[in-house]
Amino acid sequence: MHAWPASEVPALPGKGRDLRIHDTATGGRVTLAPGPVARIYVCGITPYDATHMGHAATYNAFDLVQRVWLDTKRQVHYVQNVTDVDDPLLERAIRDGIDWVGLAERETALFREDMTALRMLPPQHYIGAVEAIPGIVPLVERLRDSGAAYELDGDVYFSVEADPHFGQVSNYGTELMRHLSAERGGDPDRPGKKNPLDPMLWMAAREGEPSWDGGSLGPGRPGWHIECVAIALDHLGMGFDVQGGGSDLIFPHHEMGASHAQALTGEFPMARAYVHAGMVALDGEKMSKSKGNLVFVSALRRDGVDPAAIRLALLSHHYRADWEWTDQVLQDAVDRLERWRAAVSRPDGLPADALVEEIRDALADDLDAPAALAAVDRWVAAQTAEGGTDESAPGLVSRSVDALLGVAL
Ligand code: 5CA
Ligand code: ZN
Repeated sequence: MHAWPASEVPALPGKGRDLRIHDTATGGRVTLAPGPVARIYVCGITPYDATHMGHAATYNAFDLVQRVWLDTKRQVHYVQNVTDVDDPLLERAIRDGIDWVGLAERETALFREDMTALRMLPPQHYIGAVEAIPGIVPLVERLRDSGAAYELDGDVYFSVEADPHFGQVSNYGTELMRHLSAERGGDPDRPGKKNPLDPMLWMAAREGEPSWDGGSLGPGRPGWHIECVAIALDHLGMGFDVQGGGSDLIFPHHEMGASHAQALTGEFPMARAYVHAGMVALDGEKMSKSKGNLVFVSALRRDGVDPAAIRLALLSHHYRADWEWTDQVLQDAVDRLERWRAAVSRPDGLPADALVEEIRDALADDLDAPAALAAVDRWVAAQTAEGGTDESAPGLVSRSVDALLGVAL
């Protein structure tokens, strides 16, 4: 699949810091000091509805990871999927009486537009689940042949016992795992499973549902976790730097994915850091397609909201926090954007070299975007009140805010 066009990332003087980031698996911060090429996999959308602020906030977090790495003069190898066949997508298509392929294509196209407008850097590999199926089948066969997977009435399940490190991404207890598994696409109560938590790797073809050739597995479609793992291993290999997504993916998705990969390769860990963004809520509840309490990026754009203001609204919250989208959050961002633009539109200003370092320090410190915004606010306030004579300062601030925060002034 094609991704979306990259906005230019201005090169800044000097060099950024290595990123220290919170790792869900260890519960502490890890310093990521990859080689010349940093590797990141971020879970993509299930395209049955438009991009909402929750999605945008999560992708914003991982866009910052990329920007910090680029500022350390590394290349970034970024892979993202599109879950373009899955239960919720098929259910929505049936509900609305439309073709599921058309629905996925339409919503993926809109997502690309939203990402472009928000200046999110695109992945080098943007891969749909459907196009990944030929690579998924042999992995499931291998898991089955090695005893890490078993068949149940034609479906194939992964045995969580096959990975000695199972449980070490979420560190959740069995009861919570069971509860979340039922809530998030699993089937812990299905009779005949070896362990209630075992997730499906391959679902045998169902009447009225799309299916693909599964070789010795028979016709069917892949499970959700193996889809992401197949794509990640194919394009990044084991031991990549960051596995990313929202905190609702910690379990079962990232737990199971890591176990699939570890059982397949015998290597540990799949990723050096498991990084999770907090949940954005609306009216007191997590914004979600299933609940329908959504604010869409595309709707705000249609209403004439500057995407840079949307981006500033996202950046004003720490990526790990759960937070509430309100009109005030957006209004504050619109006002801030106006102040910043006025400050950099002057022909000269207060020296900004120290500001660049402050933004770098803030982002390297577990992506502390609110601290970075506060640093820019201080420079803007002083610049507005006093001004200065440094002719390069306004340009340097514009370029830094663009390169490190993805905000075009
Ligand atoms: N296709 C799968 C991942 S393989 C999926 O979870 N798709 S999604 O469309 O439901 O979500 C896409 C990304 O947005 C995920 O990382 C998810 O954790 C994140 N996300 C969903 N809702 C919210 C929310 N309310 N706040 C923050 N992030 C969210
Ligand atoms: Zn995923």
